[in-house]
Amino acid sequence: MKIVDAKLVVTSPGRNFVTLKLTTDEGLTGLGDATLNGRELAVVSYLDDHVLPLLVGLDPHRIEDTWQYLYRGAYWRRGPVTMAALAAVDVALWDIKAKAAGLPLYQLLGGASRDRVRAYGHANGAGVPELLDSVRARLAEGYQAVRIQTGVPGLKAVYGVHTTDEHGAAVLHQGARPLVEDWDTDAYLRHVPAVFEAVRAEFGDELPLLHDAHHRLTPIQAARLGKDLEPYRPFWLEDCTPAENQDAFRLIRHHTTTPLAVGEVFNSFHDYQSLITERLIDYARSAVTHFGGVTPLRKLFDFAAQYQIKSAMHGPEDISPVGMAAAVHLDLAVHNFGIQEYSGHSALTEEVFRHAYTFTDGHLYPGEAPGIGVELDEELAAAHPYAPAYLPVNRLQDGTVHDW
Ligand code: KDG
Ligand code: MG
Repeated sequence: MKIVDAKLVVTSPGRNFVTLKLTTDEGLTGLGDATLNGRELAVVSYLDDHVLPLLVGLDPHRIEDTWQYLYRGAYWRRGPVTMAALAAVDVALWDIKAKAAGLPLYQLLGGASRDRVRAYGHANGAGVPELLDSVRARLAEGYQAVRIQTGVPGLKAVYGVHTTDEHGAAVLHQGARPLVEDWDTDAYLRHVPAVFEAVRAEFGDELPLLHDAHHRLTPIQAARLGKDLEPYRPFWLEDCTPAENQDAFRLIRHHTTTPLAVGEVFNSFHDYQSLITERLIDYARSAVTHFGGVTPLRKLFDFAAQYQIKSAMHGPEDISPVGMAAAVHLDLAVHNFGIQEYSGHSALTEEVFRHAYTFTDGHLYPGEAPGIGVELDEELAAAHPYAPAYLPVNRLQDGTVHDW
């Protein structure tokens, strides 16, 4: 079999997605997600200008070799743009291979290690009462694990809680300029334990509760928060400190038994190395889409398994249904699955990307369609062209730029 066509579909059915479509001489097609939130067009250029011309003529069955060829062959390695581009190629090749075999992808990854994939949803509120309503709404949708985020008294906007317009609709960006949010770490650290206390008082001890600190704390602040949350037994504390510095986790780990999750902005094994070998984290958060694909992420999870560290793939709305489908197949197959983040997608996105995976009673199922089980409606996609959009930027109250 040979690849005869490689093209990108960039679409914005409510938010931007970049999808690679490969076609073979046998008429099989494969899809891969290359969406990098706020930097979508950089990945488009990387693929269009430097990768797609190399793919035409290759045997799509040679997944490992193609991955190594694109990774080592470029000389310049790693980084989010490169690895999102590689991920799209890798997943599209797996999609083709599984379709050629007439099997759902998870069967090629060793088959199912479990019957279903537990997912967690997001509960957000400007204040505690709204958050409690939001938790109730997630439970009504079937979720059995919930991430809780609230506004912080005195701050206008906080990660996880959207700024809204006069009609109450979420404002995600202002055209080509990111929104600016404000931040005060002391106010946040005072507030979060009270939030956990209120949620536990309302929903009891059993519901798994997660929280994302979104890279905003120093190691000693993260250690303090981990300790303060211990009485409420969080499922995890996520991205508590910027993780470029893996050493920081030694200090945090030394002070708290709150489980730690990290890795959604990582893009290679090397970002994790000492976090895993020194058992400094409990959950590895990378998504297929940002880590170079199923091929390297499977290797990472298998390595992490030797240290009792579990998978917990990033699954926000900016992972397209193509990336989410690949994730659910991998979730089902790896032995050390922990949990999958899942926010769902807008109704329009679900029309553009029709998928075999389903969500029922808080769990995801990949479905039995051959491949990853996603079909792209290219005509509908074309009706919703790319629109510039960015994640917010964070500033302290004196104006200093802070991590978002
Ligand atoms: O593109 C970045 C977002 O997906 C990120 O801010 C979401 O932190 C996030 C999460 O845990 O889903
Ligand atoms: Mg996160």
